[in-house]
Amino acid sequence: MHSKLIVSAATQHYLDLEEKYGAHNYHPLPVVLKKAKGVHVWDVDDKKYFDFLSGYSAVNQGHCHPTIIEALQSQASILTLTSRAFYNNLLGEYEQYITQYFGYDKVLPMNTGVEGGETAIKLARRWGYTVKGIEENKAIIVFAEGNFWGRTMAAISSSTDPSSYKNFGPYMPGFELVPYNNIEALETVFQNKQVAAFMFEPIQGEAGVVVPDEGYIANVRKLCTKYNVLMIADEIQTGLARTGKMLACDHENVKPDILILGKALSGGTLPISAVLCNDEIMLTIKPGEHGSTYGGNPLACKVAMAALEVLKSEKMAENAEKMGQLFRDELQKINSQHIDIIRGKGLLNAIVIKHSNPDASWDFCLALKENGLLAKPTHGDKIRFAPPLIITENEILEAIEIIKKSLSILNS
Ligand code: PXG
Repeated sequence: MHSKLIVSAATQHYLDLEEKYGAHNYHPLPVVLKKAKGVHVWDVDDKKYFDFLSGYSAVNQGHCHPTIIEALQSQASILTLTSRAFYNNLLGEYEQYITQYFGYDKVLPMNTGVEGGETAIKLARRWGYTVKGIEENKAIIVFAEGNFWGRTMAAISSSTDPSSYKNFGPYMPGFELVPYNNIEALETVFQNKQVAAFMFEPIQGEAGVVVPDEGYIANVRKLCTKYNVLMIADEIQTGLARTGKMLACDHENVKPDILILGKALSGGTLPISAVLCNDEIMLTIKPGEHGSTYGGNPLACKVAMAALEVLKSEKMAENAEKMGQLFRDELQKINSQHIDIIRGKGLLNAIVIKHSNPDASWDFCLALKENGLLAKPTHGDKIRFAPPLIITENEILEAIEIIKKSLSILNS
């Protein structure tokens, strides 16, 4: 059992409500948040924290970014949803904006990240049958071990994490796995002409910020081109300036055939995802063959344009690159026997904790919380540090002091 923390009566009230009335599908840190601004969040007792999770990279632009909130509020009182049964006056403008922003012919708007992944797979299968000439119902999509792209039946069917897939079968057929960061294994599966696509994260987020060797992404691109296999980059967590470039694939100057975006596409305000690709792939799906009630709604279109705009106008990729470097350098200097590994790119970072107590990471995160910084362990010993990209040098140094101070809990 994780160690318990004494919490305030107000906090306990909200914990009890969720315990009693909500599904038990999460195990949050015992902190109840009520407001946020920029890199900070406040709990129900008015205690202020640095947010080093950023809604799993959904709030790259900082909480309640004024430009994004302005777009949300102004559009909310004009027109929010038309459904795709009718045109609306913002969808076309948004489609033009985002395709020009990323350099693709077309976009297919969805809502959650996992729907973006599902959409990419449907496009790849359809392209496999109608363009590549794969025999019907035989298409294979290849994934990397350790992948995470959500919780739908298809997403868990590609998962290698038992807590995602166990006792939820039967699973989606036509999926195969290769080890991540292993180009030889990829070339071996690509010998099969029924392979339509390889879908992967340029840095594996949920697996614990696993950064592949330099050259991996470029080699994936080369192999996909050589074997006529679609390269699908899931940039839902790595994209939108998080890793110090607009896309993580930009680090190796690579353009995927299908790009999936989500999370920060709304700056943490609405579920907005997008799948981008060129006509050869996108136009294989015809009217009535895919869609969603909320996908491409005018409110989302307005918000997504604002969210993308501020990433560029406020040079958030550049800041992520600089602040990420500073953060990792300062972490190195701490030189703790309990920090086994420090890894990451830009402001997507993680440490791996080394300790005889299996609850050490959880206890460390509780100590961080007490000292004013929120972070969450993943897969037991890994802790992700991913603050909003607007963080300043002084704030990074303040956070480092909190991390340093909190590490002392691991010595007791
Ligand atoms: N791809 C990647 C790389 C992700 O990290 C998704 C797809 C799915 O996005 P949606 O919007 O459908 O959750 C993710 C999600 C959670 C959880 O509680 C999800 C993520 C990270 C941490 C927790 O399900 N990432």
